[in-house]
Amino acid sequence: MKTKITELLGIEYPIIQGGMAWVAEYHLAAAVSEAGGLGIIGAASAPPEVVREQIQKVKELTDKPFGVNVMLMNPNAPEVAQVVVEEGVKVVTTGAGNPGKFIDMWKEAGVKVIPVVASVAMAKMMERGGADAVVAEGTESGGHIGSATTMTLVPQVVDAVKIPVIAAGGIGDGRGLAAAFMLGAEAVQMGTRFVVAKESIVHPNYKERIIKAKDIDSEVTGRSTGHPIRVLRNQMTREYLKMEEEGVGLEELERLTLGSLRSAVMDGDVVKGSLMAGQIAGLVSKEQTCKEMIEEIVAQAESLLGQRQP
Ligand code: TUI
Repeated sequence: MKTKITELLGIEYPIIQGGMAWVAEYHLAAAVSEAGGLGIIGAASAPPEVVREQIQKVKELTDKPFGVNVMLMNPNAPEVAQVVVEEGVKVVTTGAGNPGKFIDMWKEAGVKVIPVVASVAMAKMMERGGADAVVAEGTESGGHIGSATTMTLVPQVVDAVKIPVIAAGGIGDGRGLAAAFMLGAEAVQMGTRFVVAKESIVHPNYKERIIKAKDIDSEVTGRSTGHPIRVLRNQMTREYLKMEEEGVGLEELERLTLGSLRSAVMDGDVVKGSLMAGQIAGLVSKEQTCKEMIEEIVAQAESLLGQRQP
C-alpha cells in the first residue's frame, strides 16, 4: 500500500498514530512503528527532559521511523521543539496552534514537518511555511477539535494544497482508510482505536468505556470557552456543561478539568476524569495488538479498494 506519505516517511502502511496527551507514550509509539505505521510520542504538557527520555526509549524498542507531536499550547513548546532536533527525530506533527515559528528550524535539521490543521486556511498557511504534509483533522476527533467534519474538510484541503494530506477524525477501520483515499488523502491518522491497543498503558477502566461506547456517547465541552474538547459523557461532562450553561467563568471551569485527563488515563477515574475519545469510539470493540489492528485495517481497505492504488 504505497502512497506519497509512506514514501515521504519511509513506512510500510499509511497509518499514523495520533499524538494523544498521556496516552501516546513510548510503548504505544514503538508498537505502532514496529507494526509498519508511524508511532508518535505525544509531548503534550510534558517537560522537555521527559520528552527526551520518551524519545530515547522508543529508539531502544524500534529501529523504524517514529515521530513526536508538539502540542503548541504547552508553554514549553519551544524547548520541546529543540529536544526533537537534538534527538534526531525524523518526523514532527503539531497540534492546537500554529507551528510557523518552528518550521524553518526543523526543516534545517532534516525533520519532516506535518502540522495538524482543522481548516483550509491553516493548511494553506502551513504549505507556504514549508510543511511537508498536513493532517486534516475533522471534528469527529477526540480531544481539542475544530468545527468542520472530516468528510467536508479533507477534500477541500486536498484541493487547496499540493503537499500530501493525511485524514483524521472518525477513522477506525479499513472502511475509514478506504474512504479517506477516496477523499484524496494519502494516509490516515487514528487515535481512539489505538487507545485500546494491548500496548497502550491507558487504565483498563478507560479502555472499557471506549469499548462499550455507543455512537452517541460523545460530548463536546468547552464550546463557550473557545477550547472545545471531545470526550465520552460522564459525571464530569454533565457538571461541566451545566456550568457552561450557567455562564460560570473560565477559571472555575478549568478547576473542574485540571488533571482530569491524567486521572482518567493513569488512575482509571471514569467518573470525574476527562475521557478524550473520538466519535468512532462506538465502532471500537476490542483490545488488540497494534500489529493486529494495522493488519486488519489494511486487509479490509485493500479488499474494498480491489487492490487499486489510491
Ligand atoms: O491538538 C489536537 N488535539 C488535542 S491537543 C490536546 S491537549 C489539551 N488538553 C486540554 C486542553 C487543551 C488541549 C488534546 N487534544 N488536535 C490537533 C488540532 N489542532 N485540532 C485543531 C487544531 C488547531 C487549532 C487551532 C490547529 C491550529 C490552530 O490554529 C490556531 C491559530 O493559532 O491560529
